[in-house]
Amino acid sequence: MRNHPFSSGRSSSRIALVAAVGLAVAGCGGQDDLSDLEASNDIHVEAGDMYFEPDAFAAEAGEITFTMDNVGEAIHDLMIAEPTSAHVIGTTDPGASASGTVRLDPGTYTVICAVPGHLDAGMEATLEVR
Ligand SMILES: [Cu+2]
Repeated sequence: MRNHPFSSGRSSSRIALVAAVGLAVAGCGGQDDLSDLEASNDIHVEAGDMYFEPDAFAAEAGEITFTMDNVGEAIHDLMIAEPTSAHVIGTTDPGASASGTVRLDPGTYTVICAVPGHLDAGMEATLEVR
């Protein structure tokens, strides 16, 4: 299934990124590993068999673009699973790269690979939107 409902925009805002750094310093209290992450709305992730690297990301609220390199030997995709559901990157062949954009409000989201069995095998990551 190749479905890209959220891949319309490719704009990113450097100005807003600077603002997000200030917000990150001001209001925290979550897990240390997440609050220490630098926010980026242009997230690059490696998908392997069966992992995401890195497995924790931070971004600011608004449009967030994921670019995924499939470095594994299986197909992979990228989906926001909780607390909202958004299929950001469709099924991507081994050796291929794909990107997709999603618009998110502040919160902590679970990112998964939705290929059957891959979540259970460990393809799960966390996205903190500030
Ligand atoms: Cu996968």
